[in-house]
Amino acid sequence: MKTYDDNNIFAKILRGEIPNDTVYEDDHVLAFRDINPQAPVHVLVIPKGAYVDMTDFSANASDAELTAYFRALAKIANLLGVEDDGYRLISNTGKNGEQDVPHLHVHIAGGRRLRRMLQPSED
Ligand code: DGP
Repeated sequence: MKTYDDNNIFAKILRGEIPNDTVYEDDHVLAFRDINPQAPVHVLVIPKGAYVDMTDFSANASDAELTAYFRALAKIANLLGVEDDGYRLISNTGKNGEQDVPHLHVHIAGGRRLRRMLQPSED
């Protein structure tokens, strides 16, 4: 099992040590705009609990955390106004998934037609 790093950037955001542009918050979930948006709408949705990635979260989160998280994803897409035209949810996991920040996050990307996924690796 991967060890959670308390010093990752999203842990610092959750502790209020780094500012963020919050779009949604409840007891279990925080959603904020990505600092480097790849689409007109690009929001990161994170659980408040300390989970490295989706593997960790799905195995170890409580039922309340799991329910809150997945309900929030759809609610936030609706709040962002991307529900009708569609959007993409992405959760990069681990090295091959190109996960940069080791705190579970799902990207909500939309607001334009997105390219097809999974370009070949450059290396
Ligand atoms: P990933 O590669 O899936 O781990 O995505 C990490 C995302 O986090 C990336 O799209 C950029 C975003 N990001 C990194 N640091 C910050 C930050 O300090 N604030 C915000 N809002 N987003 C950040």
